[in-house]
Amino acid sequence: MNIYQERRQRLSSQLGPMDVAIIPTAPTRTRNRDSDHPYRFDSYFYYLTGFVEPDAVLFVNAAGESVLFCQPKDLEREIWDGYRLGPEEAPNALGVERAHSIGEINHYAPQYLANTESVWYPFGTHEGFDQKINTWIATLAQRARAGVKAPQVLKNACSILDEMRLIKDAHEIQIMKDACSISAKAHIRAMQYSAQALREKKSIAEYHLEAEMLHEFRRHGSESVAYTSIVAAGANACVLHYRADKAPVKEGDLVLIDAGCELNGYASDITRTFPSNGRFTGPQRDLYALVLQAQEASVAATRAGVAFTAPHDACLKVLSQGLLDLGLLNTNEHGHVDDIIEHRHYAAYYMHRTSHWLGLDVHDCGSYVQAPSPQSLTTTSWRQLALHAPNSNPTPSTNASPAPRTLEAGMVLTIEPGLYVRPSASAPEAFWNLGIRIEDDAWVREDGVELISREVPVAIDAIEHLMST
Ligand SMILES: [Mn+2]
Repeated sequence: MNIYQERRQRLSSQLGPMDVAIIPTAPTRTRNRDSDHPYRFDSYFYYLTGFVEPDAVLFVNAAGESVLFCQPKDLEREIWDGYRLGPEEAPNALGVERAHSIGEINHYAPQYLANTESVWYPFGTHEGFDQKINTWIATLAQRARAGVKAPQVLKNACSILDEMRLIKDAHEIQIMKDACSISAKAHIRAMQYSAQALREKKSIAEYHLEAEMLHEFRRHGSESVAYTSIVAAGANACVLHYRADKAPVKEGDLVLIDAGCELNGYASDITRTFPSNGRFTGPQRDLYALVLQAQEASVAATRAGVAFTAPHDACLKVLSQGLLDLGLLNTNEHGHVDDIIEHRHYAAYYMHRTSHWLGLDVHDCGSYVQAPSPQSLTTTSWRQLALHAPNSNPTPSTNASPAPRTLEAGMVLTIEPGLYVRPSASAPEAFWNLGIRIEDDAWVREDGVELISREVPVAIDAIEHLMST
């Protein structure tokens, strides 16, 4: 049994005895006129099939059987668009019990859904797909007089698949390590290129560094970036969702690069911040050392059995103390570390979370909070519901927020503290326009984490050393 068959069995075993799950892949998307965006399959579908062609839908029943609808063989289309597996070959190649042409799905789907109880599919992933399911069910409902039962319940397959995808198996970990290796090489290449170009008095821009990254990704077989690369020189590093643009990379700038490749569908996500010429200035060094110290504390706090928020909490303690020590916050105005955390004074310089799940998607699926116990579920009275008016800022809920998720071995999350200092009266001018983030990918183990992205260093000495060669 291949890994995809094994995953389909695990999905199947969580369905009710009369249930069916339907998982579509992603549609192709037009870029303009007759040019498409590069095709990217749906992550749930790929997780269950390893099949990368568009126009495909997977059915799984509670008996552990699978049916695939896929593009039919078509010599004319294959001359233009490339090889298609086709339904004749699919059972052999993918281990599905049966396969049909995607063009026949409206004919066969109602037959596979007849006399079933619940239909599971991923809610809200592909616009219009729920309409197709409704149509198949409506077709069946018309045959009620003939004694055919139509499914009565729609359930969200994400609730099963998100939990499965949250714990990475050995196959996934190996791919993610390989993706991180490639991304690490790319970061090193960009760092060395920057220092070398400035030594040679060349004019370079952010896009030159992006080009070095992309070259390295692609030459090692990565099919795509995992997300749009951020290459931000100088003050641009304080714009959190900046992209690589045209700004010059100047002598004395810090450069923040947040970029990772996708390999066999899996994301890597690495951020490094380095001096353009390979030598940190005093204030750059001070602020960088603080972010690095925060990251070390976060890493040390992360292992199976602790809350998902443990790395974030550890990070906030270190950053808050450091912001006091460096004069970015002050005790008279902001109090001590506990006050700074309670009142979120650090948010002037650190406005994002420390971690997110990583996997097939860069911000991978999976809940960040514990599932509520069934006993705690009660209907909220609409008389008491605190509504917020259109265009008003939602007021923070006064209800206790749900408990954070407990980390388990096999989860993969990022650990990415940062500090971003915009010019302001309250920040010492030496730190103005410095934006620093250090991001690594952490594989959770019983006794700690393994950082799978550390082939590119983070220590000040190590960065200066590699940029000097
Ligand atoms: Mn990230």
